[in-house]
Amino acid sequence: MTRRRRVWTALLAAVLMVLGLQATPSTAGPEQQTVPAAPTAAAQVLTWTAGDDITRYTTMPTTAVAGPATIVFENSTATGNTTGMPHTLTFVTSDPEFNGDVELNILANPNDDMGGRHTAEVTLSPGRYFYHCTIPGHGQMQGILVVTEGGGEDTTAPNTSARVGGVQNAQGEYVGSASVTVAATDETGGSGVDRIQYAVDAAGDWLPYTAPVVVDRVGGHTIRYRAFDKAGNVSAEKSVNFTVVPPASDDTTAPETSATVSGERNADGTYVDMATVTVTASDTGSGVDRIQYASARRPTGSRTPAPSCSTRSAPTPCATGPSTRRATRRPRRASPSRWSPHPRGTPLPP
Ligand SMILES: [Cu+2]
Repeated sequence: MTRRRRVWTALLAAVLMVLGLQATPSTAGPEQQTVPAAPTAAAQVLTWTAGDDITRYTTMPTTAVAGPATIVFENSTATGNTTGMPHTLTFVTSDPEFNGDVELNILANPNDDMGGRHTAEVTLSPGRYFYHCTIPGHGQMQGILVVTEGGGEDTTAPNTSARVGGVQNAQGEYVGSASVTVAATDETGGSGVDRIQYAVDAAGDWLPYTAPVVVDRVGGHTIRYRAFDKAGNVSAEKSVNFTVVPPASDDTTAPETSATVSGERNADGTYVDMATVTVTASDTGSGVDRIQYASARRPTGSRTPAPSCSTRSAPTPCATGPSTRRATRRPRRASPSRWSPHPRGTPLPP
């Protein structure tokens, strides 16, 4: 039944101390300070009491919430000790089955400087703490404190940050793709980060963030992000902006272009009423990115000049006349895009 009983020898009267990672000594010398019973930070007070019984603590907490806590151990006449029997409240730190991050070892007896009532400040982690009284023969005084994730106390949202990674050019643009890494941390003693979400650009839906977000679409982008803690607090939305540009290409050959004119012609070859010019381009390298055209009107006497054409993405009826055309490559585009002939053109207004 006795777990890890430590034999204390002849130190009982001499040693009056509180050990703890974040514990403050409750007894420091002849001039006693009084540790505030209700410190500002820790609203959680956990109290153990002991009396004459050497087989059990009189009262003890069974559960706590992760985070700061004030430990109170009282072994006094007020808690039923009529014999002056000392007890300890000792957290076991060497058992891998239990949390070992809080070192607590309080020795108390009704006749000590504190009247048997001692306090310590600790920070508890989720999990289980095994505690016992180390006085020889008191091995049955033991128990387990179960600490759950915080939730009730945490009203502070996590902190978030994002970092954009990738190969940048001299202008700070990301070449080929950018990778956005989002991080979130909850405050010390908080409930912990539950999840991170991100959204792409202004209209994107919130998505669960599980790995860096890679964006390879050319253009300017915004990644928005936020994080929730386990208590449900959500951080204010933040965002990062960046620009992705196409990767360098080894294609140094311009696309091939051609144009055909169709329409009804009269005897001398002049198109009647309208003509349709279809421009095509092909590129066996990176592929055709876009096609442009420009037109100039030439007096034809009998024809009313048609309005000039502007850039269009489909075959466009144009006035007859000399035209220039050009096509530019689309980097990293395997298949050339083509214009398909329109079955029938739409006449331009006179
Ligand atoms: Cu004891």
